[in-house]
Parts: sequence; C-alpha cells; structure tokens
Amino acid sequence: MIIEKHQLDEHNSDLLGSHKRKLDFIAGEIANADAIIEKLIDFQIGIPSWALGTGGTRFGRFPAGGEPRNIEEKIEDIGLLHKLNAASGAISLHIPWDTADNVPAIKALVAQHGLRFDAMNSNTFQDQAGSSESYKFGSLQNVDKGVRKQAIEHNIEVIRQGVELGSKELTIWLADGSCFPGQLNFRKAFQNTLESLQEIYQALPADWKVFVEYKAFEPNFYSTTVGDWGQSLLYANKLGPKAYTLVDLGHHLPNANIEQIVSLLLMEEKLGGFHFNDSKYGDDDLTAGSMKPYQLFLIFNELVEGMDARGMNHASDLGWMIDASHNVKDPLEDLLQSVEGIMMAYAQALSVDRKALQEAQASSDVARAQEILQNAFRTDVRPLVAEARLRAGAALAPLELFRQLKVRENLIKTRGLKTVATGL
Ligand SMILES: [Mn+2]
Repeated sequence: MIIEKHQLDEHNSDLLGSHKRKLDFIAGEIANADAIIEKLIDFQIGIPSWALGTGGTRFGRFPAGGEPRNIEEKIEDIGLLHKLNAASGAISLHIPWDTADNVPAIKALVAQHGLRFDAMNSNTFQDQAGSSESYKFGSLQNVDKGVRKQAIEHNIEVIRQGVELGSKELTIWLADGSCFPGQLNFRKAFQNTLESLQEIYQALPADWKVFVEYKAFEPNFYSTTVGDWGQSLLYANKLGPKAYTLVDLGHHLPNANIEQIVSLLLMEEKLGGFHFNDSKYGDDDLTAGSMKPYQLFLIFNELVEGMDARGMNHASDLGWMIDASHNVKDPLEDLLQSVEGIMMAYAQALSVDRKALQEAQASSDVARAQEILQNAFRTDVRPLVAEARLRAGAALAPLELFRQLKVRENLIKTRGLKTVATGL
C-alpha cells in the first residue's frame, strides 16, 4: 500500500488550525522551540525487522492479519511508518530471519522508501534448520569448540551481509548463560565468549562498530554471560575501540537506575546504542514510554547532556532502535506509538534549562534541580513533535491517519488474513 501525498495534505490541512494554536502557545513557553524542532526532524529511529509481525509469547500468538511475508514487505511496512511520521528512517535486520537474497533489489527498495540499514542482529539464540550444531547450551560461550565455531561463523556471515547492504554495525545479543548452579564455570564461559567475540571483532571492517548487548535474565534464569552493563563494558574494553555497550531498556533487574548507567557509559566513550521498549515486570517489550515515561525522559536527559558535553551528533553518533513488539495491538500502530513516545522524551530533554540546572547542581539546590527537570517533563511538547513531522512532509496525527486510510484492512486485502511474519 502506498500513502499518497494528497492524502497527507488533506489530513494535515484538516488539523492545521488546531495544531498552529497549540504550537504558538508552546513556542511562547520554550526558549529554543525552533532549534528543538530542527533536531527532531534529524532524529531517526531504527525499526527491527522482527517487530512488523504481532509479537508472540510462549503461550500463543494472535496475528493481526496482513503481516509482511518477506523482507520486501517488511521494508514496505517500515516505509509506511516513515511516510506517516518521518522518524522511522532505518531498518534493523535480524539474521537469519531476514536474509536478503537479492541485495541490489533490496537496496533499491530501501532507498525508494527513504530508509537505510541500521545495525545488523545475529541470532544465535535458536537453532536453524540444517545447522549441524545446537545452541541449547549457549553459542559463543559453549564448552564445545564446534558450536562456538558455528556461532562465530554466523556472526561473520552477518557482517558480510551487512557490508553488502550498507550497514555499519553489528549487534550481538547472547542468550548464553546457565539455568542451574554448577552448570557453568563462570570464568571459562567468560573466556570462551571473549575469545569468540575477538574472532568476530577481527572480521569487522575498519568503519564498523560492534554493540555488545546485555541482559540480566531470560532465557537463562541462573546466570547470563553478558548479564549487565559492567560485564558488557568488560568485553567492550577488552575487544577494542570498535566495540561498545548497547543498552536495551528491558534488560535490567527491577529498579535499576538506567539513566546513571547511560551517563557513565557515555563518559567512558563506550555507549554504542539503544534498544527502546518499556516494561513493568521484566523484558516485557511494551510500547516505549507507555509505562515509565518519566524514566524515559530522565534517560534522554542524560543522553542529551552527555552527548553535548562530548560534542556528539545526536542523530548519527549512537544507534537508536526499537526492540519491542506486542501481542494485543496492531504492530504498526504499536510502532507509531513507540516512535512518538521516544520523540516526546527527546523533545522534553532538549527543552531542559541546562544552565539553570547546572547552577542548581553547583549550589546543591535540590528542590530547584528537581523543579527544572519536572517542569520540562510536564510541558506538553506534542506540538513540537507534530510540527517536526509537518515540516518533514509527514502526518500531524500518524495513528489517526493510519486508521482513516484503513492501512491494516488494505494490507489484509493484499497479503491475506493468515500471514505470519518471521520472528518470535
Ligand atoms: Mn534488545
């Protein structure tokens, strides 16, 4: 399905009067509204190829219908999102789920939708048909050299595919760990993992980065071999300058102070990128900003402060990706909501009065510092995010237009009701 320019224009002209009133108000309240809008236009979120289908749980899966049947249709879906919000300009592939057979055609399709390839993900958490070794007891950590070799070669193959597509990053998330005390020698598991990562690191092109993602638990419930940011940072430091830590918001133990982790990783020049999602209990993969929007704002507050302190480009110097998909919502509507939640947190962080905050911190004026942050969080920045979309040629209200145009119904008509996307 293609969304035509006149459909966007009609939608926007219907909403323009009300939008302008709200924008004028906020522009009078915030000193740097125009600079914030420009930054929002540049900021793009990577959409994972696995999230275009309805997310599953281990109890069942309830497809929405019209799910993309192949990588081409996944790219088309992300193209639809990007057309609606002008902020979903990248795709993050999971290999082997979404290997591109016809690379030139895929690159042309991605370019046609104004997208680019974000980090490549190497899946070694499940066995693939035809593979000789099993990842039941881990991949890069495995006690069996043959299993490790297969996992290393898979990662190198993912880099090769990424080079062909024009990606510049590899994200490695390992399900490796143990479920019972005694199952694993922690030190040997770490050493095996490090040696495996070193072999993969050797295969990285000069202008590539590798992101080492951590996760506290699941699918292993006693130990995880890259279990927290300290362990990830250990690997990244031992690997070298092209290795970074990747923070997935759902991968911490409850109540972790993620904003502090982010701040220190940035200080150490070892923060590589982000996987956005939200959660109440564990790695729930809920829509970004749906559960703890204040936490998301505080994380962005540290990101903006830390990146500005180092003169980094917000849009391009870190990897920004969603890693979430849900069972009870239309996956495209869910992704529109996630991108909106992320953009709002970013806009709020950009609106923080930095100078006043520094002064409050320097004089240990605790109440004043809190007021400054909460004032930014409690300011309705939605008109700024909408204006960024308008200036970029997208929709003032993407979700509303998605429904008006009956996008899901159209996808079901062309693809069928019973299609199931690759992924979880
Ligand atoms: Mn992740």
